Amino acid sequence: MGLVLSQLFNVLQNFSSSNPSRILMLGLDAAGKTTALYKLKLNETISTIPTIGFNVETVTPCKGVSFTVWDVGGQDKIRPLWRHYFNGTDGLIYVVDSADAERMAEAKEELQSILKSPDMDQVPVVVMANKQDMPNARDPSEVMNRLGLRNLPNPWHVQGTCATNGDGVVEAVLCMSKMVKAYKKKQGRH
Ligand code: G3D
Ligand code: MG
Repeated sequence: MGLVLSQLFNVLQNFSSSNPSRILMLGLDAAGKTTALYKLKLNETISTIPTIGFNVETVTPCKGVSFTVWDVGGQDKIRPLWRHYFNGTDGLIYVVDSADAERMAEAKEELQSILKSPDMDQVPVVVMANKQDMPNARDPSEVMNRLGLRNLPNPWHVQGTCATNGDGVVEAVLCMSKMVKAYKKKQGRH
């Protein structure tokens, strides 16, 4: 954890404070999003907005980047509300429970549905293949296959993580920051 925090500062500096990045962190419930977020939040409070039909957690660990988080899956009625948050997204961190073989297909469907939004066109995706500590966890390359990442039109990367002890979380965010930089540069927004 000490290592995570000391590395994290450098990683967050990789996001530009003059041109802040909006990162969405999505995944099925219980994938490990909130746990991963706690590894990133430093001393900031996570704000939750339960009134609009789904819980949205937002954390801004420093000037250059914000993370906005909610659970996806099985909520078709509130799906139209997501659009509001998709707008202006610079990167998607998609968290998957690698040990939940039963819901891997649902995780795939949700990811594909999210990326169909015009707001997500070309937005870089980092998949956290989380819970790698679990004995039945699928390894990152199998998670990659199960989610059909090779068929995505977006740039993507898969990172094995253990959100409870922080393994891989900093690496995932570092990778995200690099991909966001490339994405913004391509758009002439750097
Ligand atoms: P969510 O925010 O995506 O819904 P949470 O998921 O962060 O709330 O995590 C759901 C449960 O999974 C939590 O357990 C949490 O501790 C556990 N978890 C998250 N990441 C990991 C991981 O990498 N490894 C293991 N073994 N467990 C993890 P509880 O028991 O609190 O519900
Ligand atoms: Mg949560």
